[in-house]
Amino acid sequence: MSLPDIAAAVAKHRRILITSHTNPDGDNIASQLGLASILTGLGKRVDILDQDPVPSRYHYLPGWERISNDIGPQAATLAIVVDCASVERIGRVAEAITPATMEIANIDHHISNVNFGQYCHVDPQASSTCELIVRVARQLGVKLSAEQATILLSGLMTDTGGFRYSSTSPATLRTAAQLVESGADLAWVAEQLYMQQPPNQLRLLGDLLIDLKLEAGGKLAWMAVTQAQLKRHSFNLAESEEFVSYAIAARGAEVGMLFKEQADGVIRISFRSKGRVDVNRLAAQFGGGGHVSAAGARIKGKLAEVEQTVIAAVAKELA
Ligand SMILES: [Mn+2]
Repeated sequence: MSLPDIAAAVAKHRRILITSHTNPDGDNIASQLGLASILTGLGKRVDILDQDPVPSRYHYLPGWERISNDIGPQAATLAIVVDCASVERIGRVAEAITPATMEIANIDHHISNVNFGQYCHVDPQASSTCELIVRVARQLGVKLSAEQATILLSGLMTDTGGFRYSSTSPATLRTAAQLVESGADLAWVAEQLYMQQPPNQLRLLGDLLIDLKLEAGGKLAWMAVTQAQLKRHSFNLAESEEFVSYAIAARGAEVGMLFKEQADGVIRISFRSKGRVDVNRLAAQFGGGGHVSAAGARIKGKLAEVEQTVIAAVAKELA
């Protein structure tokens, strides 16, 4: 919890690189864009570099084109890593981080954060990294513009599932209220996130829902998306982040899971909980992690075999 340290790091450096985890989500994209905009306003030269491109569902965020995927040497002397439990999570961007010439700052809300970097502001109580960026702005004496507030509100909303998860604290709601007071357009953000889905995505979801499965007396609801289904619906897996919310929507389910068959032979697994089961702990059994209510893991293997192993282990935990 060291906000003054983050402010000191920003004061010390003029060329700053911002980065975050692979397979970007709403919070990491919004926290990078919000922070970049704030620091640019303070006269800093800021670049954003991520391994993976911004999914099109987040192209409504002003400035998303600022995020480069061109991994090469960087002139920055400070790298700010946001929304990452460890440096490993930034993937190939690590090649561009040179500890000899760069300091590292770490702003994150993952309970599994290993407190890397010279400067840390890690708060697992925070709903989202965007909630922390609002604190950083306050610490820096920055008054947020309407556009910055809209960007940051997006991260609060995506990481709390629209203020539904147990991670939504009074502080989260106060922060959201402040962002709306600063000019953030909540209804517009909600429309972009939840009411602008491509029809092929909705049809693919239909395929997944037909095969929804229940285990452990209904406490576990799960679905899988295969490469064949993705091809049939011309759908990019990077866009699929929220399908898992339909598994946890099942009555009686305490854990919802989605298995995603990637083209590279890795199965990505998303976990969601209604808050009574710690899915961070479940995901950790498979080398993953995240939060109490939302977590992920990745396992190399065949879909049917990974499903069998993981479902058996989770069902046993829930029994
Ligand atoms: Mn986050």
